[in-house]
Amino acid sequence: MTDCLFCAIAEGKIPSKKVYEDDLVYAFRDINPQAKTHVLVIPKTHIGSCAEINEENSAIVARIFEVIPKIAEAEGLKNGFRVISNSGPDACQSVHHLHFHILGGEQMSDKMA
Ligand code: DGP
Repeated sequence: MTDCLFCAIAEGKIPSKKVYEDDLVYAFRDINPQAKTHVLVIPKTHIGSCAEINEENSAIVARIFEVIPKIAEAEGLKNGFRVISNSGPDACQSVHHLHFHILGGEQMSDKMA
């Protein structure tokens, strides 16, 4: 998709701090970390948000969830981590390319909203 920030990051057109990459998935450090460890995991192909996951693109989402524990282990998140995906305006989604935040490395609040 043109004019999509995370498509440009996945394509290497905009620099990022890469954490993981395979044929379907790219992961990088959030520019504005909300926890000691804050990694974003995205599909390389454009999916707008969780609201756009369907039977045609869900295999890549499954791949993302296979990758997340590998990243958590590599990042040393032995004591746990949180995975969040904001979808749509009520959830304050700011980048309209599906992404999963991995947050950890410290004790987090028990409040999710
Ligand atoms: P959300 O609010 O859930 O849509 O999260 C978008 C996240 O993307 C937010 O935590 C900040 C991050 N972000 C925005 N622009 C950039 C960027 O150019 N580079 C990196 N690494 N992260 C970005």
